[in-house]
Amino acid sequence: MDIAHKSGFISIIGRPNVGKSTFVNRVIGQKIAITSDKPQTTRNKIQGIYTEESAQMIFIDTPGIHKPKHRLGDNMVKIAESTLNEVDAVLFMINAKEGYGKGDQYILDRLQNIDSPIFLIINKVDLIHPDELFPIIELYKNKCDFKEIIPISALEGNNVTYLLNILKECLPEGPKYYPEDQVTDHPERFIISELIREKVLRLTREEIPHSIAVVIENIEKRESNAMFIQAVIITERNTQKGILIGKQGSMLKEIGKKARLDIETLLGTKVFLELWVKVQPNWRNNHRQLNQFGLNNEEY
Ligand SMILES: Nc1nc2c(ncn2[C@@H]2O[C@H](COP(=O)(O)OP(=O)(O)OP(=O)(O)O)[C@@H](O)[C@H]2O)c(=O)[nH]1
Ligand SMILES: [Mg+2]
Repeated sequence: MDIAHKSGFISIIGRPNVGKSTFVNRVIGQKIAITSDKPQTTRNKIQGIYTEESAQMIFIDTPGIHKPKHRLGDNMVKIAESTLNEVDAVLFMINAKEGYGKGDQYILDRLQNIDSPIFLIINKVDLIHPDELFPIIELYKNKCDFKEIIPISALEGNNVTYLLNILKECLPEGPKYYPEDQVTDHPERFIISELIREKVLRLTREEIPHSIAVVIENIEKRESNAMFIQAVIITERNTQKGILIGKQGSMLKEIGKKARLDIETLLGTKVFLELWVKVQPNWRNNHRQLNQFGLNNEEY
């Protein structure tokens, strides 16, 4: 008997740092979205395309919804909210370890007029005792007309297959929108710049992680198939530039080394990565520069 092919778009929204990107990587089985323990890691809408024989699910990873402090943050929140009306299902993700707050209420308000089914995903259950789960479900269950409440661990994979099966049931019949070997809608160039930004997020502290952007200036195939990549890390102040470069260039070297290994995995070839740092004051509020870095809300 022929089983109808199903497909659809699923948006994942939630506060920063709840594990949205970790979840998408887990489902796709490779790193297409960067993650870190700092909030506001994701800045663009990123599609993770999950294909099986009888279904294709396109997960849309979005920036965490927060109170914006600059034009960049404002764009990020608009991008996340704009996905809500164009999808077949919404996953509202919360962190099991974090209490209910104003930020969650803000998102719940946005969900009131959405027609597609909304699932509450309680992530990071590996961090709590099973007894702590019930009170969370009790707290949330009447706040929205959730289709289902599903606890998962995106990091360890618990219940993720169950969630995929439930989602498949609620998707409409439809075609494969993307070729089955395609895992994301973004070009390699974008993922390369993100992998570099991820290393900065993971290796630096305080205000640095949020104040940088990465621009790929050049990608070139050289003899013996090695890739030669040149990229600039943009930052807002001279002091930040100093921290990024580090003592005798040690920080930049470390960022470059870690990023290169990830890029080699992504491209499956040897990579030469050349990085430098440039100061551009207040770029996060500059419309033209946000455009240039692909960070305007109309971009994706
Ligand atoms: N223990 C545990 N940690 C998790 C889990 N899922 C994600 N994390 C961690 O939580 C942190 C944030 O994960 P991200 O996937 O970057 O979160 P995000 O929601 O995409 O964050 P933004 O892009 O800033 O909105 C990372 O340090 C992850 O390793 C989980 O299921 N369990
Ligand atoms: Mg993210």
